Amino acid sequence: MNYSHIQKTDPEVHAALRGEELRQKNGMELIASENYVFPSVLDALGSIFTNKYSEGYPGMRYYGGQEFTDAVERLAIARAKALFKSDHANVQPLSGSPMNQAVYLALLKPGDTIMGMDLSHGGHLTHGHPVSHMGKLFNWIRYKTLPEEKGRIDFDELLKLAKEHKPKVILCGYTSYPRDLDYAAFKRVADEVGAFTMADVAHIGGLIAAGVMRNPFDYGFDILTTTTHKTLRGPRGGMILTKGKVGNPLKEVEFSRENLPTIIDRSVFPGLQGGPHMNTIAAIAVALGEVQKPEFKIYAQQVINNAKVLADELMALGCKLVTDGTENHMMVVDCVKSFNSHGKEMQEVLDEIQITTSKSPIPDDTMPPFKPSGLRLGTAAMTSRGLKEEEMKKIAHWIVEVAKKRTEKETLERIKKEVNELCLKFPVPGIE
Ligand code: DSN
Repeated sequence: MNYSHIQKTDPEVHAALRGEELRQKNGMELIASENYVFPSVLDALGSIFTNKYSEGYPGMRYYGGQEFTDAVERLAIARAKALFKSDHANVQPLSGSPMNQAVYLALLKPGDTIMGMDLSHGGHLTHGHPVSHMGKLFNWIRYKTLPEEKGRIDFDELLKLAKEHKPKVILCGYTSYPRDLDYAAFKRVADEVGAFTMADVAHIGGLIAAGVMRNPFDYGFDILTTTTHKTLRGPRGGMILTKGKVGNPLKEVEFSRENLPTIIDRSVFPGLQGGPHMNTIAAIAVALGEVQKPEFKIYAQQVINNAKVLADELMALGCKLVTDGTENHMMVVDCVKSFNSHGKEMQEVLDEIQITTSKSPIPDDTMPPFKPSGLRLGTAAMTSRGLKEEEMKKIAHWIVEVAKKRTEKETLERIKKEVNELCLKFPVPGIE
């Protein structure tokens, strides 16, 4: 890539950029939440929209000079609405955490009850982890999966808990759960107790937009949140999509389901954030334009096909996977049962051969948080580089061989060379 200005002004940062470029080209990216953005996203991120302050919403900004910021934000909103079949989209959340915070702060008062997935069963840090401010501000009740039933969510227990605790919001969505969700079942429980339904589909936003996974809005959900940088291949950002009547975010409205679009807009700005990052919003518009093309559906289906082959091959080689398979882009290997190891050790040994992964807890993990039992793998990024089923089988064999021979330096060096050779055959989008 061309960093000509940085090269002249800042050799240290330039060296780091070149190093990262090489790392990305040579290495195998299997972190389930990462991806390679569309090259046009890099153009938009480095554009002159970075210079602009735009507090407010299109047609309703505080500062002048907004004809072009309005144009890109309107495009991003229209594309998001069409892709996710929502009535409204807010594309200003700076990333996943403020995105979810804006929803909680819109719907709940301090001390109110919300239900979310147990964190070791796949729920996310922003779903009220005790170390987070949101975890302290609200009363979080947890539901779990049934590991012995391929990770099916325990809806009997969920209903029992909902009746007992009367949550205002039932949240579904995950950071490390390899299954699709039964949104109709969540909605039935929410209706029984009069709760709002919220789906955080950050990991699978691109797969839903492409129509290869279920869309919560088809089952009557109220709110969908998604980051834009995972399966959507956009910049680091977030979106909140809602059903309801679109109103004027400058005016206070009555608290009702119908007014959710306005309530959410007001919660994002001025409630939580100041000026939106307009270069990011331009990049979201560009990414969603790519997602609307027929090629993206083919990509999204390949992400799922690749994950299935990788998971099946790992299981055929004797690995124990949480949920015993996958229906999305990710899987979690139980490293204790599979390799008599743990997620941290496996992450580190795979780092040595330039396969990048992330450790992860498994349901009701007995190992400590920084040394959890699991290792999470995802196929979104390498599918963006063009890898298919054949390469997935190779990756499974490398992982298992590395795990079994993790103390053999020569084996690690040989496999690292093989990994590098394969990666160089599949250029990184935007830096070939
Ligand atoms: N860090 C992302 C993940 O790995 O799931 C989400 O925060």
